[in-house]
Amino acid sequence: MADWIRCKRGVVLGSLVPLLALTLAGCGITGGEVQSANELAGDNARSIWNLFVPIFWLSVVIFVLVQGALIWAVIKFRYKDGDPPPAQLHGNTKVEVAWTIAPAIILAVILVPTITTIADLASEPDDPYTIDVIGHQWWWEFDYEDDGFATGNVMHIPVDQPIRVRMTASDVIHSFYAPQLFGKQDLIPGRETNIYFTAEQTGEFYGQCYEFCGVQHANMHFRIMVHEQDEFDDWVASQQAGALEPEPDTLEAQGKEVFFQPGAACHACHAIDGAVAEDGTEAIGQVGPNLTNLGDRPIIGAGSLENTPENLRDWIRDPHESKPGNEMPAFSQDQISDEDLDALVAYLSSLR
Ligand code: HEC
Ligand SMILES: [Cu+2]
Repeated sequence: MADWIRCKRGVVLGSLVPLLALTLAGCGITGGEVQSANELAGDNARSIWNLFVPIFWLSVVIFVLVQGALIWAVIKFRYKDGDPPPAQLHGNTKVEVAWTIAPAIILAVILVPTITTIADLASEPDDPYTIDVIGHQWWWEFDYEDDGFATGNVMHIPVDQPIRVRMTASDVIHSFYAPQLFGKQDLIPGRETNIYFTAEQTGEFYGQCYEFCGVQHANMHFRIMVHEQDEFDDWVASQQAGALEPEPDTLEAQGKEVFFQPGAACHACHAIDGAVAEDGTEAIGQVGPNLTNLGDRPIIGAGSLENTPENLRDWIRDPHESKPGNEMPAFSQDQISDEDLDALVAYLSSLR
């Protein structure tokens, strides 16, 4: 074998191995099995899977037949020393009609279940529970309008109850996708789009933005917590009751004052339902996520960090350390002292 061929093969194999490793590592980084479209937990995802599997196997059969015929032809009719040039032919009506009609039939066969599934997924189920989802650079707003409260990045829903996710975006196009529960759908500024799905089991499900939306697109995760109906009702009641008010003269109570103080002014951008400062200022900011139940959320910064007191501290000091370019400003020692920060973190962690 010529040296250059051997060398080229080495280069190809040498670059394939790291590429494969990178691809597999990518599966792990984004959540691996927890964001797998074949670990089904919702009817919407199941419909898509039931469409995908037969089309996949049909494609495998066609691939094997076509490639088999190709390889057979290449070997059988390969050039041998002394062969005369092959007969040059062009245009065989029968063959051309056959290989036009065969794929057309295959596509028509695939089209029927595809259109049925699309229509099925787009039709509104009876009596859905509606949650408004607004995509922001780079976090998710979840408005439970019928029940009168809002939250961010972590959505709670009841099991076995049809859900309508009614979506729009405030800035650029985003895409909402939790592979175990439903297929992806764009969120478009100035337009309404919908996803209908029913979660089939309780648990915690991962999702993220699937439409490139700026530098922190990859840190635009969300979680969906699926509860039994009575557990969900309790959660709704606790959200409607507003934020937990800290006991007077505690670290949490001090933290609540810090939240409103001029150096921090967190309330300018964040809402905490029911939280009122001593001077009567309310926390009704709309720029960032609603923090009413922050202590209950497993993640902060739309999944940039786990929600722990240390991470909350780091986040408030400099949100750009873990999520460069996001819209929340950093807070220096001059604005919030270390002591005040501890109190603020204690307050935020206590919110449920
Ligand atoms: C200028 C507006 C603005 C101010 C002021 C601001 N934030 Fe934020 N905050 C944001 C935005 C926007 C996000 C979402 C960032 C992202 O994830 O991309 C955010 C995210 C957060 C989060 C994470 C929430 C979650 O669910 O992921 C916390 C916690 C938070 N801010 C706390 C604070 C505190 C405490 C203060 C006051 C010291 C504060 N913020 C001041 C805009 C602001
Ligand atoms: Cu996005």
